[in-house]
Amino acid sequence: MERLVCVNCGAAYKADDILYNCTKCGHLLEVRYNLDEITVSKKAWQKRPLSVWRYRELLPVHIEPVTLQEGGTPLYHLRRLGDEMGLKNLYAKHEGMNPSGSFKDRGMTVGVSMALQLKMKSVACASTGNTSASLAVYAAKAGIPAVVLLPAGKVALGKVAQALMHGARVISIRGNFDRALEMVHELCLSHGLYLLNSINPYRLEGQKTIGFEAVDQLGGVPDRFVLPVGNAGNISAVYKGLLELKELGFIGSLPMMTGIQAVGSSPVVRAIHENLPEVIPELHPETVATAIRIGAPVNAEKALVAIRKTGGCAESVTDEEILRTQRDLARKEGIGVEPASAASVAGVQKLVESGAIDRSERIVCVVTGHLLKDPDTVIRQCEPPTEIDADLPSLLSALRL
Ligand code: AN7
Repeated sequence: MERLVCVNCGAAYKADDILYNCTKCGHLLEVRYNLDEITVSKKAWQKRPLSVWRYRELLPVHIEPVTLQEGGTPLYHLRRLGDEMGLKNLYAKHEGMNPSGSFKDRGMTVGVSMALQLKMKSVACASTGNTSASLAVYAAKAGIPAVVLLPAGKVALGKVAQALMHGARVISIRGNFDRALEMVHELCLSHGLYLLNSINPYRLEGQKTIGFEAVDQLGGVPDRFVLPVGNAGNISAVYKGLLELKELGFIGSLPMMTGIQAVGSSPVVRAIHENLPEVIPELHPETVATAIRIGAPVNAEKALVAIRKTGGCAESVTDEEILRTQRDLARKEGIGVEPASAASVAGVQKLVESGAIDRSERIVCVVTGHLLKDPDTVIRQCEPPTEIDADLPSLLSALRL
């Protein structure tokens, strides 16, 4: 049976305690399994479909899960972009191919299942967009109400559309994501809603399966795993999962965990570069990649360990670099992602150029959300369609033929 354990003081709690922080020291919790008791072989896993639930022995859900067939996302070999950077082994795991169009679905299939397992009656989150879309989807599937808090005017159109259409109660606050998270956290503690931000240790359990799948798809451990970082939950989750695989003896090494942030919103990068013991929150984070417009990442404590323990690194990229890479992925690889997702690949390019990444490395970039999430930012970068009269000469003239 698993337990919740504080990552700072080691205090342990029962798996069915509704807790988001250690009650002794206030630090983050994580789920710990008795790995000795886990009786599953790599072979048994490989017989099952590639999905979050392939790995159910390493997940905390013991009821029939709330699932929409999340995970099993493609791992693409980036031949053209890789060639341009001098990398033969550059891959992108396209998490935009999940049911709601982002990696959050891996967390929510587990998180909303846990809400039912723990007999919670309603769920809530704050979000820069994707978490709210995913929560709305899985709450709909589970048949329970969801409340989502968004920073007003700073959430991409597709994500708001999803949260509304799937029936969440959507509240926009006149404040940023960090404030929305504080507010929803207080609401959940005072009114008994189940909080499904990444401070919830169970949600991150679902997200660790990105790493499991990538290892299965590659047939081995990549040298480096590169993720865009906002609240720093995903990079922490992937690290934790791979550490468990190593402890089980399923893999022999860990990838260098590498986090990429936007220049205007990069407290984790700063902490790594300046070797700080903890992040200094940014009060006014700003970037075109609104998904990662987060100044006070709640999982920073876990992420700094992940990066440091694996010899990884962190880098920031400008909005221009993010958008250029978004276009490159779309036009040279056929992979449509939202701006935050392009940050991982933009970061690789920067780290190759600076010499921090060796060109012989096998690298997996997680591209976290689909292009259609943020149509406004796409349209702004492109020439509008040419409108013509409905006759052939006009068509030929428009095509200059
Ligand atoms: C596309 O939806 O925080 O570092 O509230 O949507 O685990 O936070 C989204 C984050 C990367 C960063 N890429 O992941 C939210 C939210 C995309 C994202 C991240 C997010 P974390």
